[in-house]
This record gives sequence, C-alpha cells and structure tokens, in this order.
Amino acid sequence: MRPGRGTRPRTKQRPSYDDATAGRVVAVDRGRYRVVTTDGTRVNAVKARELNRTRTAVVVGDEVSLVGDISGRVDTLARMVALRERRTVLMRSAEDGDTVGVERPVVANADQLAVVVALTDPPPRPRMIDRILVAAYDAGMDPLLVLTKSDLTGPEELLAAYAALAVPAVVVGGMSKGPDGGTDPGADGERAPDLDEVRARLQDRVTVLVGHSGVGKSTLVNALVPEAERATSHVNVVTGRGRHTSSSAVALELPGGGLVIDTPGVRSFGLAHVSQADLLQAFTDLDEAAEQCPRGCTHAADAPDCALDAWAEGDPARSARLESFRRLAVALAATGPAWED
Ligand SMILES: Nc1nc2c(ncn2[C@@H]2O[C@H](COP(=O)(O)OP(=O)(O)O)[C@@H](O)[C@H]2O)c(=O)[nH]1
Ligand SMILES: [Mg+2]
Ligand SMILES: [Zn+2]
Repeated sequence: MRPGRGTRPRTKQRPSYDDATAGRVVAVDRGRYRVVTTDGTRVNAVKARELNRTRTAVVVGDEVSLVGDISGRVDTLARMVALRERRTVLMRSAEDGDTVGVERPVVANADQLAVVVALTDPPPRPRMIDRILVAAYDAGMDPLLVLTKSDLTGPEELLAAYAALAVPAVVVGGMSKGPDGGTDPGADGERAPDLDEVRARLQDRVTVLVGHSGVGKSTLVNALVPEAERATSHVNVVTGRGRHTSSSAVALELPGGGLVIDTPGVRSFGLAHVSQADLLQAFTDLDEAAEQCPRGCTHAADAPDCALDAWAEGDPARSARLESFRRLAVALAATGPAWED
C-alpha cells in the first residue's frame, strides 16, 4: 500500500491524534472497515465517535487515520478517527425509493475507471457504458474499456463505437470460473488468457472496475490477483465477523503494483448529480468552442446555431467527437430504468 504524500494527516477535520496510523480502506461491511496500514498490516476498524458525528460515508479507497489497537490480530478493532481529503470520488445517485437523486460515494481515490463490458452474455448495453463513462469524466478519472469474453465474439463493433472518444480499450477472453468459484484459465489445452495488456494498463494505478453483473469483473480480478480468490468470488469480504457477501466494493493489491477495486454489478448508474456542463468540461476542445454558442444553448443535435456544429463542420475527427459528446449527453439525460435496455 502506497502511503499518501507526507506523513501528516491532511484532514477535513482538525487532526486530533498526532500518533495516528495512516491506512487505506479496502473493504466495508456493515459498519466494519478493513484497513491496510502503510506498513501492510490488515486491520479491522470502526468509526470513532468524532468521525461518526460528521456523518461522512467512508468508502473503499478512502485514506484514513487509525488509533487504538492496530495490531491486526483476531478480535481486535482499531478506531478510525479521521478521513483524508479525497483526490477523486466516484459518485452514484440513487434512482429509486424516496432517495431519488441523493448521491453517495462509491469509491474514493481511484484515478482510473475501467468499464467492464462483456462482448456477449450479457450483451453490451451501450447506454450503460456511456453513463459510466460520464461518471468517470465527472469524477476526473481516466476511463478505460475492458472488453471481456472475446473467446465468444469479436470486439470490432464495440471498439468502433468508442474510437472517437479515444477511450483506451483492452480486450480479454478465454477466462472462466471453475466449479469452486476460482479462475480456471481455459480448459483442456486451451491457451491461457493473455493478460499482459490489461496488466500494463492497471500497473501502478488505482483502478475501479464498474460494469453489469456477469460481465467478468471478479473473474478478471481473480486472474490478476492470485490470492484474491477467497476474497472476491461474489465480492466476499472477510471481516472480524467472518465472511460475508458484501454489497460494497473491495480493493486488492496487484502483484506488479497498483490497486484494483472490484465492485458488485450495477444494473443502473444514477447520474442526477451530473449536469451537461460538467460533462462538457471533460471535453476541453468542445467546451472552448461552445463559448461561441447562443445563451442557453443545449448543444443538442437540433439546437439552433450551436457553435459546435460550425466547429465540427467538414472535419471528420471533430464531427465524430461531437457526435460522441452528444451521445453521452443523451445518455446522461436518460432517466429511470429505461436505460436498462
Ligand atoms: N467465455 C467466457 N466466460 C467468462 C469470461 N470471463 C468470465 N466469464 C464467465 O462469466 C460469468 C460471470 O463472471 P463474474 O466474474 O462473476 O462476473 P462479475 O459479476 O462481473 O463479477 C462466470 O460464469 C465466468 O466464468 C471469459 O473471458 N470468457
Ligand atoms: Mg463480481
Ligand atoms: Zn451549443
């Protein structure tokens, strides 16, 4: 686990414990937090009263300060007294119940978001991919496409749809889960999957994997992190209270350096907290051109006198980029379960 810059906790709250130990939250389960300290010790922790009072959600990837028993021995609990400022935060808005629009953090401090998409089974859902990309842009994370199950069908069509966005993509396949839930790299003399490219993309980065259930996130994590199997089949989290299926994310250290964060499958991705202006900001070239737009321009394909049309005219690369932006803007505006196409 890489320590944060400097050793003094930079907290939103006043640091009240000079002797606190820094660590990173790697799993959360019903009020219990699994924290890896800077020296690599795995510690179970609970929120101290002062942190509870702020009602701040602590999520996987958060950098925290611990006091109390940080030995990591069975049946010990440390207290989490402070939360360091986040560099990035992946947010999701609730989409149902009386919490519609209420945003909550999902993962903190990731710098790369990998949208994991199965080329088939389940079939790709372009609108969901677009919405997750919007969330990545909004959070200031570098997007990456990870296309799985290439042994079942080819990636060409999907790659073409994202070419204009210049989102890097890696293709993996030929992985399957053995009967014990472990990763079985190909049966009966099949070639072992080539993970070099995806490894290179994840190396030394903090990457959160997001995608529909069944696309192969956990299988990929198990292949990348050999020791992960016990901990990740169906995102099982080992806490002080034993092993549970967690509804939250889990962070695992990559053998070559870096962290990969597996998340439970998402069926929808609430973006109520993201505006079109937020999205446009991620497209710096378009954002600049849009300064010439009439007041209140929606920048949509049918917007009168949108300066983006003039900007793109006669330039295939710009046109493709504008089309991609508009497609993401449409995906962003889509609400409700309709996008679960
Ligand atoms: N054919 C094929 N199946 C895969 C591949 N990767 C994963 N699977 C299968 O897809 C199913 C879902 O995988 P899982 O990792 O649990 O998906 P998750 O819900 O995204 O974590 C399992 O039955 C895997 O064996 C692959 O590359 N090729
Ligand atoms: Mg999974
Ligand atoms: Zn415009």
